[in-house]
Amino acid sequence: TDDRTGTGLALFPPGFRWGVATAAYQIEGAAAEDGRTPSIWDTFARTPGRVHLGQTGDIACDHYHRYADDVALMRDLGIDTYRFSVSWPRIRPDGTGPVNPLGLDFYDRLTDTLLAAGIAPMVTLYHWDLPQCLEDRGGWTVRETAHHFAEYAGAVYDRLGDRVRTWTTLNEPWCSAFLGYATGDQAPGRTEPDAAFRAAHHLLLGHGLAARALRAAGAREISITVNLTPVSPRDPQDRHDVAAAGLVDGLHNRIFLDPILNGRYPADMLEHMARFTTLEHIADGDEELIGAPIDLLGVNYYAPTLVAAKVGTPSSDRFPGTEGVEHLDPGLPVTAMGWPVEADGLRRLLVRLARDYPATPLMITENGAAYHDSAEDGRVADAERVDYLRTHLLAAHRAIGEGADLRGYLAWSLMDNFEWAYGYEKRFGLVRVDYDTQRRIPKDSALWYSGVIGRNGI
Ligand code: PNW
Repeated sequence: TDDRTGTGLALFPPGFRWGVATAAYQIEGAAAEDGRTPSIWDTFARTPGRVHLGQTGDIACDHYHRYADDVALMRDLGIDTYRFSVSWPRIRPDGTGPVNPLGLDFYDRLTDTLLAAGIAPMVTLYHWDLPQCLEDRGGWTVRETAHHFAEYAGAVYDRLGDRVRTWTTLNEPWCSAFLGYATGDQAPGRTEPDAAFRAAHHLLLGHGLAARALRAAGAREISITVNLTPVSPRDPQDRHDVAAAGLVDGLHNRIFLDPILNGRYPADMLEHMARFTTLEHIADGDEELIGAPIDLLGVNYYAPTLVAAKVGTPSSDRFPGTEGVEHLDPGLPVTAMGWPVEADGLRRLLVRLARDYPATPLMITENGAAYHDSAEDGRVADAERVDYLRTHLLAAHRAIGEGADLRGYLAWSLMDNFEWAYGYEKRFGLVRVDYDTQRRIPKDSALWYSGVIGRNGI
């Protein structure tokens, strides 16, 4: 599997899973239908100045009503795995109380439609849409939220567990904790370092409690998705730069990976967190619970990170305690997000995971790029996205050859959608969405990806 065949094809292992991913608030719309209540993203989007042009997910891609067509489109592209998220406020409109059967009905219909199309559903239970009523009670900064999450997870499993094999607890707890509670770039938009570390822990605890509930209920494949970035020092010979890279690696990657996969926070991160919080929120037994074995680690990769120690006066920090760190422009081509493109970063990341957390099956649960595409005569010639996907898939293929136990690849995203604080301006889709007509147009990248899936290789 690890090298090119005589036909010039980089073949992936037999059974490699190929798919696409989305998230509820980014595509569904129908924000007030069938008993759904507001999530923190509805509130955030309605707060002036938070989201580009004040856009919201009220309608988005109208997937709530068009899911059958969207599934048919995936089937036509040959997609075999579809990762979607379930909206907590649809399932438990008051966060904790009675289950709303109409909310579950939607995911039930979606699941059956996927299975009928030969597509394996992969459920993410939390992709950032916390019920607003729970944020009003402290959100992820309080321990109760983790317990409410596990109860909600159990309710979804009760309805879909007989048909859905793969269960992902959280999507990108780093974003929820640090962008949500430290930088304020994402909902709920708070900027309190102490809250961010408590949120990170309660998210991890929510993962542990939900995983335990899912396991007890019979779930066979339990996972969590983290967004990771390989962090490099500007000068690998300079111990200050190396220390800066170690800190950022800790805050971005190890603070989640170590508790989940080793059952304990890294010592340097405990020390770092103690600068901002008492650590009293970390109860005896929490780390053990968080570290219970999982079956698959979901990895979202977009871009590498380059840092140096800041020379001169330390200045303000976006991430708690990084006032001594300078984030550098690596001088690589960038996407429409301004994110640097380096496919080899994905290879390094996967190989590092295989080395530091051995025996962990991996799946790329998001990878992709926003570009300024345009539609002409019903065609979107997104050559840059094809290039992004091709180079990253080849990097993943190389990582497999170097020992990474990679089981599948999911492109972000099936279609253009509500790109959080950037609204509809940034387009990550393999399929273009015309937001005036809701027409879908598969971009060149979708057709190219379909060919890759058909050949199981590049
Ligand atoms: C991920 N960062 O978000 C999310 O899982 C998706 O919902 C989102 O649409 C996609 O990536 C593209 O943004 C991220 O600042 C947001 O490092 C921000 C970062 C990483 C991932």
